[in-house]
Amino acid sequence: MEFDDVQVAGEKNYPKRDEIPIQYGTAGFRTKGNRLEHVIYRMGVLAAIRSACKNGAAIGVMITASHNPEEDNGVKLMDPMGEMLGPEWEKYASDVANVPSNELGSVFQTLVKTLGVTSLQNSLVVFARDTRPSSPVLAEALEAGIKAAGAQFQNFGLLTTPQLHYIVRCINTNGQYGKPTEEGYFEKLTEAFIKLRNMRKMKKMKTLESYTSCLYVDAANGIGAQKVPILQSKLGELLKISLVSDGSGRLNHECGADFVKVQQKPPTGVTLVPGQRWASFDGDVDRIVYYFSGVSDNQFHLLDGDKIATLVAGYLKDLVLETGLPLNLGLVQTAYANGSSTNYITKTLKVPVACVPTGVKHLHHKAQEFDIGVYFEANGHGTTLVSDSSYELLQNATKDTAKSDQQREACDLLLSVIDLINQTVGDAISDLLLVEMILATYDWDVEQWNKAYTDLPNRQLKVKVKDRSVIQTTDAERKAATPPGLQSAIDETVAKYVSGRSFVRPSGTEDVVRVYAEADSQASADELANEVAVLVYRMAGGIGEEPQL
Ligand code: NG1
Ligand code: ZN
Repeated sequence: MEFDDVQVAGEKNYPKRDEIPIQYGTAGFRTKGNRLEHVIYRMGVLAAIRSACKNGAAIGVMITASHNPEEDNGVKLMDPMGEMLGPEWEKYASDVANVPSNELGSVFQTLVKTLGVTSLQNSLVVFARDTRPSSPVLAEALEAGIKAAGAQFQNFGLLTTPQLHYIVRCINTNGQYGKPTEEGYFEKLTEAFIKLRNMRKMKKMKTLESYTSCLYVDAANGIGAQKVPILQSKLGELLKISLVSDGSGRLNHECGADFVKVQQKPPTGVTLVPGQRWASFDGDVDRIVYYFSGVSDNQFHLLDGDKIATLVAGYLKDLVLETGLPLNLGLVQTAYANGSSTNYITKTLKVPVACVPTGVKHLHHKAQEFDIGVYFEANGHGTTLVSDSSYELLQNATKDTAKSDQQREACDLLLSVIDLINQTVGDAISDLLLVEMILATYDWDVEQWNKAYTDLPNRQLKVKVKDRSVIQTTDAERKAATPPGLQSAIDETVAKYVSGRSFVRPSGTEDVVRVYAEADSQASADELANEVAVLVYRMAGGIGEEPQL
């Protein structure tokens, strides 16, 4: 196999634009959209090689930069079961992205030789893009790369990230997971939702004077704005959705899940009527957070990934008990999980909790260790995984006459809940339906859901430093191993605060160090975050103005 054509086309049409190195990070490559053409062209070729290594299974490529500003873009690869690219390939991706254009052919040549790949003709790459202005041009670059490699492809146009993950899995399971189309995706989720709403224990949502059964969704001016109307058309009266940030404004600008979570306030321009139920997606619809303004206190209350995780885990725990099956349920979080949530899960729900480093790949991997593994990042990215053997056990149990009617019904119910969940990756649409179904089952409004536990006040800050790799972490990112002295300085500071906790880590998607702090009051959490930000600035080579205490 020769890669001369790949190199020639790459040099001519997608030359390397600059010498700034780029790394395949937490969520693939992410940077300014105008720096990515050559990277994405190369990823087309790499995805074809990955497909060949997986015996021609479809590999997904998504062009998106998620919650980042509109001018950014990114690309990430998906493995055959719709999961993130195997970590061992992240290095190949980074190597390929950074070689000079005139060495591209030989780098690919060496790679296929090492991997024992002899042909790319039967490789299949499927791809989609979000709504960013730079996405169409980048999708063309990707297609050119796939064509130059001589592989087959299917362009799915505009999709949410989780839709493409779902489609990849459907293709590679010959439709067992569902139909490999957008239509198939909506059909699977909405049929499960409708079935669940019609099954036992479903009561009508209460109609408090101040409460409305309409859900307000902020689509971050992203691809979600185009997909929510499709969802609505399938659900009819069962769930009324009212859309804001519907694509008429700037993507992720003062709206969307990240803005709401980090700023702890509604999207700019939105006035919350007390009791209304609100949700925000991020730009590519793999994150969701809920929020509302309290009827009695008129305060903003956030129901973030932790609150969603506890709602889901509590519901699943009860359902598993009803099945009478020995399925072990666990929950996976990161260091950003609010301390109160971890407390509630272990002490009240009595569900085991694991803490892993930031990044979906870590959470996903850990969740696979349970029969049923719920994972959520506090920012609203999460899903639930069910092992194949548990799924089979449930299917068999529905036909097992030795089981009681109630147990068989619970198994059937749980199977439908599993159909409602996009198991490939966190999916705001699937999570939304799951939350809505659980609230309807419990006959709860958002205030009742929120009462499970009270978040410890918290604050996230960013510090710019010369080289963020000087900070290395350990203990699932909860401790800084370097630079020397930083952790003990953080420990001393934290000790001054009641219920204080703080940690720092270099971001995998932005050139900053992130600081997280929580404490018993908002003023203390803010102060602690500031103090720690100053420590980072002083001890890890801060640039620009020192954070103000
Ligand atoms: P970084 O930039 O590494 O903190 C952010 C999120 C992650 C994950 C990735 C991918 C926080 C604190 N971090 O990563 O959880 O979602 O983006 O999008 O929310
Ligand atoms: Zn996203």
